[in-house]
Amino acid sequence: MKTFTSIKQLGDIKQALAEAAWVKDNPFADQDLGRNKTLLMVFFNNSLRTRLSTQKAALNLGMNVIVLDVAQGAWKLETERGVVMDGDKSEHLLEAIPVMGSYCDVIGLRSFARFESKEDDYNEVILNQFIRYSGKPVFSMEAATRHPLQTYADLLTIEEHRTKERPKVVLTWAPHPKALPQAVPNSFAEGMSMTDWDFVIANPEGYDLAPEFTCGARITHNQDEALEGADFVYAKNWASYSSYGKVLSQDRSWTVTSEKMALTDNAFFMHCLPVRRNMIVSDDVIESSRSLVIPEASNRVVSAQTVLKKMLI
Ligand code: AN0
Ligand code: CP
Repeated sequence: MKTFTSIKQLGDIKQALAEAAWVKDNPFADQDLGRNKTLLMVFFNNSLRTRLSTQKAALNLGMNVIVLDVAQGAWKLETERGVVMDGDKSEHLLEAIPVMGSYCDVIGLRSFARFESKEDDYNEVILNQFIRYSGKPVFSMEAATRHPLQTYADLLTIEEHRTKERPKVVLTWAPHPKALPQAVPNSFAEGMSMTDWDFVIANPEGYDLAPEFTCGARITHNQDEALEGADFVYAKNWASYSSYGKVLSQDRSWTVTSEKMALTDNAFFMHCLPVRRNMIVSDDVIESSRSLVIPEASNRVVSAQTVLKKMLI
């Protein structure tokens, strides 16, 4: 696999989940695969889980790992072509990318939506330049529109905990003080469309995700109705897509509380983390025995290792 930017690239999801389960059971079976290969992880944005889990995955495969935090210590990068570089940016991405590519065998890139231009974000201009100019396989560690390693871990977590053939999974918007990207919910919706599980998206008006990601899923603006009979509640905030990047609501009646969870069929609670307690989810729900946030985060090693393995073969 030369790129990994969308969960859809995994093809048959049942098979992909079985492969991940095998990697989870046999974490050191492929230690020779990455020998003398170097992973470069490039971060334009903060990270805890992605940074640590992807590094751990690479180490399990015998790779060497180098990390660049672009905002900390690197030259400030210009990303637009044709700009007269007389400002504060010392280097252009068009030189930086092939230089980075020359130091490694695989590149992982984190480059969030910048909310300056919907078109640039949804055309993945930064990710696509890395793919085009690095000369190396590139995978997304959350780009502007998707977070496929998160989705892969999320689907694996549901697969491990489901007790029904077709569990009801609800993706619900929840309030947050800042404008967050649509990458996690877009990608989750895309992943859910690859399963035959029952999937509903609940969000306030003005927060509908782009149809290319929701893939015909049921969408409701009534959270209580969506939660009824749910087996999994996947909470996430995102900024508006139609009023691009705007925070239109901080309605705390959308916070996932124990009263909300009481509407479900004793559902599991999921969130990709980092999460703001008592905005997105109440303390008691995230601390409850039905909360999967820690196993979900630990499955990030598995998803990263399964994908990295495909990129090394
Ligand atoms: C990011 C987001 O919502 O995309 C990363 C989540 C994995 N979250 C924040 O910036 C808080
Ligand atoms: N879930 C996730 O990607 O977390 P980080 O932003 O900490 O990497």
